[in-house]
Amino acid sequence: MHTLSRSDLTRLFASAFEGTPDLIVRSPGRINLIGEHTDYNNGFVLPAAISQAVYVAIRRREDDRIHLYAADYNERVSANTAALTPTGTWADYVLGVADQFQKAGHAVPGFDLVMTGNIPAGAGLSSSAAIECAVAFGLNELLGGGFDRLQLVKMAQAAEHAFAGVRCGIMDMFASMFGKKDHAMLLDCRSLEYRYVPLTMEGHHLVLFNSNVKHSLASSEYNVRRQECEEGVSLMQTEYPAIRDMRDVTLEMLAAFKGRMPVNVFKRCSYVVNENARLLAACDDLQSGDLAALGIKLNATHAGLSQAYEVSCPELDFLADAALAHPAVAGARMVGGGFGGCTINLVRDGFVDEVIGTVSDAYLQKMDKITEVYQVVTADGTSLL
Ligand code: GAF
Repeated sequence: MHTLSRSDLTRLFASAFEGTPDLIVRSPGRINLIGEHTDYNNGFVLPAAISQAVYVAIRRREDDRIHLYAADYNERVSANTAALTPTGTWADYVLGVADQFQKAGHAVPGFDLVMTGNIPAGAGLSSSAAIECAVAFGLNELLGGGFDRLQLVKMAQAAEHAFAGVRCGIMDMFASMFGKKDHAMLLDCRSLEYRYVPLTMEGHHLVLFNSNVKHSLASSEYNVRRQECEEGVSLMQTEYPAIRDMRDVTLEMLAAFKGRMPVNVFKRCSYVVNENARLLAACDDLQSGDLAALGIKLNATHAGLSQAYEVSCPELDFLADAALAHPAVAGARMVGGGFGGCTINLVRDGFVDEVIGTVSDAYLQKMDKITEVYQVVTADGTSLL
């Protein structure tokens, strides 16, 4: 995986705008070991920042124009700081963040910005959150905004809600901003307390297979899932007023509501209740080095996401099954929001190449599609380059 340097970005900026940028920011993508669709339910997640990252080079302007250049698409978008509105393009991840600075009371000046990176788009590895975090971090430096990382995370999340229209949780931005090499982070999405968990993989590697599909349902169904979970919690609160979020629901409480809530709402709730418990147990597996037990939990997560939460797709199911057919794969599941993107696989050392070959061949032969493969290398969070 090609890592970009300061001089790469400086050169790119000069060719797009002439002159030099004031600053360059790198912000990573993320994987999530376990704890999917739990963040907006105020539960737990276990993500890690990865070496694939977004890079932005920014220069302040003296007027109120914003000029953006996405090098990877060779596309330019211009806007005016006085009229920031969603465009329905990649530019929203930048403009949405500028809008949040304005909402926080900062007069955002015009700026020129070049963006590039190596996080595959639509792969479930949070390329959009990485852009938002890079821009938030960069503007904060440029304007002397004085926001801390957590405030920047919240601004990035709010930008996604307001400009991209996805009511996402906080995991992706948090992982990008707070990542730590060789560690995952156990984040409590309610209190926002977190601790780093060493990712000692005890003779295993994490491998990602990109399905290379992104079904159009992704954003709309994501918001529907969130709404279904909210409906489930509201219903259960009528009988159990102490419930604040899904994590306060026990399996017994949920069972009492079977047949008393819409079938889909019940299925979504049962997945989330189980997933929170699975994640907490998975942390023990990681700590004790029991990766076989961790793998079993990853498989259960995939089954839940596919059957109860219904956010998988034939391509992801196929990739997970194809990997698990190999005895050296301890666990496999889809990662991220779903409806496409990657699977994450726990593969025993010494078998990585063989598993990659087997799964890639099967995907081509049975699904007539090519998978891209990434071996996970963890990384530190957002920083100046
Ligand atoms: C997407 C969202 F952006 C996250 O907040 C999270 O909900 C994830 O899907 C599913 O776990 O990446």
